[in-house]
Amino acid sequence: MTTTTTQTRATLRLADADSEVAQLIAHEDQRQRHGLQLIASENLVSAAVREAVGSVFTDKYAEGRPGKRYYSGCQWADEVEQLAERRAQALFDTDYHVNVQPHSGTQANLGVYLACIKPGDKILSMDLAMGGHLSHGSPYNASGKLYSPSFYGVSRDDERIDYDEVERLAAEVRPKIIVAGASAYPRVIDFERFGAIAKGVGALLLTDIAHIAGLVATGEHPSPFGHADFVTTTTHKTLRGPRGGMVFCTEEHRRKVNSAVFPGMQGGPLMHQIAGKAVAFAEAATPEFRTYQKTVCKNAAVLSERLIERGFRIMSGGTDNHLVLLDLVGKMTGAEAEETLRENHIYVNKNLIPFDPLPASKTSGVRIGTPAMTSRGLGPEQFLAVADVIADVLLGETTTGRERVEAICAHAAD
Ligand code: DSN
Repeated sequence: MTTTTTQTRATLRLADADSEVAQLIAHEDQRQRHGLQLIASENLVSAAVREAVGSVFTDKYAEGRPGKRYYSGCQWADEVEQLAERRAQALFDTDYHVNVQPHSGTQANLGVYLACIKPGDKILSMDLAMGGHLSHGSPYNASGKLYSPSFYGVSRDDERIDYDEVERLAAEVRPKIIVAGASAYPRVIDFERFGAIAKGVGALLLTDIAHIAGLVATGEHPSPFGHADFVTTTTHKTLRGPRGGMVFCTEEHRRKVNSAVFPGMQGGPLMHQIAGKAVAFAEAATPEFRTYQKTVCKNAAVLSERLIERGFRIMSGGTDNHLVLLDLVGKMTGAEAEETLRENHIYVNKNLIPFDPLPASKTSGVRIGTPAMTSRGLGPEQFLAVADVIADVLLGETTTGRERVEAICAHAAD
């Protein structure tokens, strides 16, 4: 006689069904609670977002757009996706069209390229080694394999984007699309100037605000809307939603962007992630979230100032946003610093600094971000302690790094 397994919601308890995975999740939960999560692209979602992401929407196929699906039974999927779209537009105070289906920021960017340029066409974007992103034309990414990228960087003098140089390059390269946005750039990006540069050479402008979306939503960073043809973002960094991406575009690009995302780039949307995005967008529209973003920036400024006082060089001399880039030249490699800090339960990532003599596997710097620990309630005073423990660990001036981290975590929210 054959036996069949009946799946009922009532019996699906992870600890009983799969103790191995349950235990790994418990370990990760402990690692997060008892360490300083300072990876600039990470954050901690609310229980409400997690509940939505763990909901029955994970079971639903909904290929297509709301109201035009290739599957039946999508009425609630349609509503939740439209709700996410409306909330996203309200959050960024824009009437740009939005598609919330991209599974990630990279998918959102690739969707834009697929929608508006052809293989071999020219892209002008920020060099990955200067703070850009893989999906902005890196030879290791489809964007660099399919298209023809040229790069701008930061100036040697002040390590900020040199807009005159971008303008000169744009006139020389004549790209089809200019990409403005970064994953390791601590300064304000002048989207208005980028818009003018793009217009001047007849290029489209894609602004990738993945890192700073929460800051843009709350007015802590100038908005690209009104200057860009496309705005892409992830939803899980400063925006503090579930992992994923989304793409905004002006009305003329709506049809092409939608069909580039599906079926061009992806199959079925992850409806549980979209439900989580809807929850996060509502959270991000609250006054509490505005205060949170201010604190994120204040904490990064305090961290930066203290590390400078402790003798470290910070890229561009400080920060305007949620991250700092620590220059470790003459002290150790970024890889060594990442490992030394990890041993003390402090989590950062090794990162190239501008004009880095070392490869990406080693690097001369580390990137440190404040969004996750600010979500746990740490303020400027605690970030002074965070800066000091980082400095002491890296300078070899403490043997009690873990205890000091534990003490900081003990004062943080769960
Ligand atoms: N991996 C992200 C970051 O850390 O910035 C970008 O995709």
